[in-house]
Amino acid sequence: MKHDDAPLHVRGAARYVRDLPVPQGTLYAAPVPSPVSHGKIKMLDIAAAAAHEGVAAMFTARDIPGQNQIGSIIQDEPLLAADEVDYAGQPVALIVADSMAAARGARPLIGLEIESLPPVLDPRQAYARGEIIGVPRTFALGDVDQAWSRCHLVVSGRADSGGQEHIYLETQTALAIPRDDGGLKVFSATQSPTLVQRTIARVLGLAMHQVEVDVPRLGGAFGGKEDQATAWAALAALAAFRLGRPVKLTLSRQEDIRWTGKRHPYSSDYKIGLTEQGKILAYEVTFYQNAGAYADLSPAILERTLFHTTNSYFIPHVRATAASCRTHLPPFTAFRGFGAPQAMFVMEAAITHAAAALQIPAMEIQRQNLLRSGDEFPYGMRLQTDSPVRCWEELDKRQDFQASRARVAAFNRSHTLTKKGLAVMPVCFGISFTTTLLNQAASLVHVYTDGSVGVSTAAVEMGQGVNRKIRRVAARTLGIGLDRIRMESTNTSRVANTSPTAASSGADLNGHATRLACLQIVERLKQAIAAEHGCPADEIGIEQEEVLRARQRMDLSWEQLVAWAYSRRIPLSAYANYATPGIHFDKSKEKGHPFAYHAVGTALVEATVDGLRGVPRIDSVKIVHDVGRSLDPAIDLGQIEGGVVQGIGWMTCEELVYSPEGKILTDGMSTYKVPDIGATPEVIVTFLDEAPQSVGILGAKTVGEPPLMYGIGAYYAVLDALRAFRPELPLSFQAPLTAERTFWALWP
Ligand code: LUZ
Ligand code: MOS
Repeated sequence: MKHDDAPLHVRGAARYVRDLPVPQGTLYAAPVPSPVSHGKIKMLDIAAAAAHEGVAAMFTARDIPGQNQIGSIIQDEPLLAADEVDYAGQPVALIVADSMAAARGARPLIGLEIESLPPVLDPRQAYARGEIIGVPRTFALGDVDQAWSRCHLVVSGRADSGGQEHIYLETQTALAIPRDDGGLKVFSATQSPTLVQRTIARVLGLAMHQVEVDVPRLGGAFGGKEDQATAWAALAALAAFRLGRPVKLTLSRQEDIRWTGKRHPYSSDYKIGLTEQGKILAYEVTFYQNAGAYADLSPAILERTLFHTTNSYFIPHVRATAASCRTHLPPFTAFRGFGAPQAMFVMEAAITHAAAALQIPAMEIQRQNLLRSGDEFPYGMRLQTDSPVRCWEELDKRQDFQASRARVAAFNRSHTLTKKGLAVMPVCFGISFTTTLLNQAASLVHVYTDGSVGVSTAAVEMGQGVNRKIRRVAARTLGIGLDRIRMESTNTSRVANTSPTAASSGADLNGHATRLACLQIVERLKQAIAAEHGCPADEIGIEQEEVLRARQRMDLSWEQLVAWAYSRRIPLSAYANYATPGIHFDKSKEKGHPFAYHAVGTALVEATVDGLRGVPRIDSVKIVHDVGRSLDPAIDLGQIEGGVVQGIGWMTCEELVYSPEGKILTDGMSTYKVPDIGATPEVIVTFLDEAPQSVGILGAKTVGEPPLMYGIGAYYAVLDALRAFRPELPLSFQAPLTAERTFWALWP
């Protein structure tokens, strides 16, 4: 079992949007970025740049025929800045030339005068000034204010986590091709084909049916192309529409890091109250989300933060408040986990703090507060699985937490220059878009007369293996071999009104839709055979490419069946929609049942810190994860391993550094450190045995985002090692815990 595109990937033969052959006469577009993070545009003179050799045209906000507006949740973001700039890198103009080099070469000739205004970069400072996007929201359970007096211990503190750059392999890219009817066909490296279609239609003043968006595959996305592929596609479309020529726009890696949004940095205050034995009675937390300059997906991400306030724990009295704070940085955006990792980091900080105060291991607090089936979340839903406890116990059985602690303690007693640390990291992640309406998908299935099958869905293949999973669903439902099924590109003309491929839900939603479409075809075929043979349709089955009647072979193969059905004029195509049943959420009460189910697991993370150099190393991550009945164990394993390493990167080495003026300084792979293969720990994954059947597709549970949050354990394992060196180390929670920070913690 392997990834569908593996043979193409390893040979470098897979075509991404930037590899598509371009039509003759294609022009290249280069955005002109604002050099400052906040200011008023006083003068924009494009004459000299327009006269530069090779330049075909220049566009500014005035050239937009429709609305200069790309905001998806809140309409607050211009495609091209008109009067004011709100972050360094914001596009103020577009240069179109006959080569990328000519377009970029004309940039210095732009006359741009901006009156600089002081930027706000810190979310708490923005909050204090009332710069809040939407309204702050509060989720509550029980009565926190009453609960504190019953606690044996109450501690409070602050926990901050940094942003994270996606470093998708393929940078932001689009190719827009004018059609002969005045519309456009746009190839976009996006997770949200419909969002790109809708936004281009709005910007150009077209109807949506005049814009066709096609996505062959993405070279990674991780959320970075859920909302933020749109601007680049719209800019290419603007130029193609105005010039009547194909236009390609591709960001360089440095441009991409400088101009596009990342995971949100958060600054948070927590207060936790416990009994003497470590039972958590009350938890209060305030999240200040650094949203950047425009709303983008921040309100939805803020909401997911609130949903995951208490992670895998049941706490009877909770109050969580969150505010999205507007600053002068590129709008922060979706990134694997979508606000949940930031909440879980704070929850673990509070537990670690309380454990130190009670002088008991953090894992004792974690274990006795784990969620059980039937426990209520602050958002009103009750957990419908006992997997948190089962995963914890299975991992404990395999790794023996007590013995692991004893082994680490013995190591630490016998080593002065290196120390080890341990942390357990349970994860409980809600599956469904928190915006209920997005939980729908569709699938168009064609069976061709030779028995081969083409499937179009709303899912975008970005390396996560969703195509493989959907092919499995189609093959199983039709009763035929996997090799007969081909996934088509994601295209708004074949499957319309698509939700983004996001929220770990691509395989679930589109798999369900594909199953329903395949079932329609199977049902028609069964009815036709039954009519032909005068038997009930439910006696007929198709298995392993053979037609069965009452489980006996009928000597009719899939290929013969399809050819026969075609000759009888039985339709061999079907289209089906799927909408997740039973989910709802009432924002006026902040209560409901927002998730189809929860993805659950537990990790044990072990780290070693080199005390002389201050360098931390994550040695191993051992995981028990509930994938339900895995649709494809190889792909699930890859998702878990990749997620863990990405989470470790966020927590221990990836650090975004900005100048006081709000310009990013870590704008290349030389200064922004992502974990490489050498930094990758041993990752041992066990799928929870006899995992209960889930409402996910064919009993599988989704696996895209949740494993990233195991990486949070890396922070606490390194912290544990630091405290083995210096038990008196004051507890502070500031991620990432980079080599520099561990060094200064040991050598203050
Ligand atoms: N995107 C989104 C997401 O629009 N809504 C969500 O709830 C979500 N969750 C995770 C990742 N992307
Ligand atoms: Mo996402 S963070 O695009 O599921």
